[in-house]
Amino acid sequence: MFRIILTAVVIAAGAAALSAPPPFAALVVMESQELSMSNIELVIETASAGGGHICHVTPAHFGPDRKIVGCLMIGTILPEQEPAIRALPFVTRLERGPIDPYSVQDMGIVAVFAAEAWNFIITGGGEEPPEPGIEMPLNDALGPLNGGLGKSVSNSPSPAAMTPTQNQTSEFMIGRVAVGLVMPESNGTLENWTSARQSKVVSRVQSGAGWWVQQGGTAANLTFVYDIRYSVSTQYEPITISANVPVGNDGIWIGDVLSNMGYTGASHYAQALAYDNAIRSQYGTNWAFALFVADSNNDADGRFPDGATAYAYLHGPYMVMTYDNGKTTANPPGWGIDRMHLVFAHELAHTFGAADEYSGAPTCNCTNYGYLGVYNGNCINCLGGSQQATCSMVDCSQALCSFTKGQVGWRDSDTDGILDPVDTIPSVVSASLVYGTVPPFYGQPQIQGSGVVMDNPWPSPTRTPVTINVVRAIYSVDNPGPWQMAVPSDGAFD
Ligand SMILES: [Ca+2]
Ligand SMILES: [Ca+2]
Ligand SMILES: [Ca+2]
Ligand SMILES: [Zn+2]
Repeated sequence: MFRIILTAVVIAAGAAALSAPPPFAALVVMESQELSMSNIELVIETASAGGGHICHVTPAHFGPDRKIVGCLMIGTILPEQEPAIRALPFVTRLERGPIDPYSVQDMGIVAVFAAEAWNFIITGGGEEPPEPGIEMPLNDALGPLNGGLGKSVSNSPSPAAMTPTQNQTSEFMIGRVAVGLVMPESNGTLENWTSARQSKVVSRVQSGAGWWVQQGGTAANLTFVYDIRYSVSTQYEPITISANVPVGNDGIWIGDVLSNMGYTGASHYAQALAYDNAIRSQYGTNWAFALFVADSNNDADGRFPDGATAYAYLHGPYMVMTYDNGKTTANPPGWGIDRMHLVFAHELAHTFGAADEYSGAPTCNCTNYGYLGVYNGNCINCLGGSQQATCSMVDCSQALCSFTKGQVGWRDSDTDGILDPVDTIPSVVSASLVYGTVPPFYGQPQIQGSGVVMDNPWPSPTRTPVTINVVRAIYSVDNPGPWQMAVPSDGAFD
């Protein structure tokens, strides 16, 4: 008979990196036929360990099996960390200023897009404020999908939901996010993409996502990984097909596009989920969603026939935008490609569960939204005499009200710097709660006990509970010494 006492601590997914000031912005280029996600992971971790942070990861692929042959990464890297990054396998360049985009073209056009996004961001692109008076996208928050996709509302934790299930693709905006950026090319000639315009889309999307990375800071610790599918062929001309009248009508072309990408399912929702899960698995992210951008360059108003320009399903599995986001020259005027980052940032909030706050929006309701079930208190109908705060959910401003932050999971109830959805405590059989007495875990909640260690999700009042934390370190009380990496009995922390 013997006794094992373990102390386990959760390393919160949102508590790893320090943010660095913009002067330390850097582009890291990796290139090799042997490149794998673990090589890319090493760059992300090395940057974080030195107080920097990788915001955007754009792998470049080659061939029908989409083998990774290169990667461009945008983030902040502190000068003292530069030698360590440069010394990592397959890192070929670390740049601090604009580069010749065609210097990376041997990795393919996606690498060129990523280089142009870097040039765009480093030269201050994406700073345009919303023009006053542009109408918000009509009825742009759909869902959440229930029932058929297993995305049913549930209050009871189930062991199967301890880590994200196939149906949980964007529950809260913390950690790593895979973005499936799909730009379908019609067989017809009404609309034809050019590389230059596709590149603009990539720049604007990375700019909009980068704004969220900045807003979330160390606590949300966001990194976006882009699976860029340019010119996927479809027999339809997406911009000519009514988007949401009736709801799901976009499945005509989205289903066709996903089939042509090899993702099958009973509905286009199931196909989108299959794609989301494939890229989440391939890139090792916590979450994933698809963004379909319909070319609208030759369209009169840059809108689908039902007037839609941009919309997203609450908590996924996808969002849709037109290239123009409504033509700026149409009546009423739209946002245009030059303000796509503002609209994308707004839609991204919906993807992670946040509701609208402008008059007439179906989700501008005085009820609770998001994983944490946060009241929609900045909706124009729910102010209760207060003044409406500036917020992306009001008019695509680059600002966030506290309600929207809470709805995407950014609430820190005990103000310890760890956001609620990742402020979780693992449990073991016969466990008791203690507080750390050895560095580096002084005062941190820990569990002592014996048996199986597993994390307990932060309870959600509206969604199936889920955690993205993993137990990484244990400390033996019977045999005090340095913290040891925990060894999972079943082979993996999941
Ligand atoms: Ca075409
Ligand atoms: Ca139109
Ligand atoms: Ca906390
Ligand atoms: Zn909206």
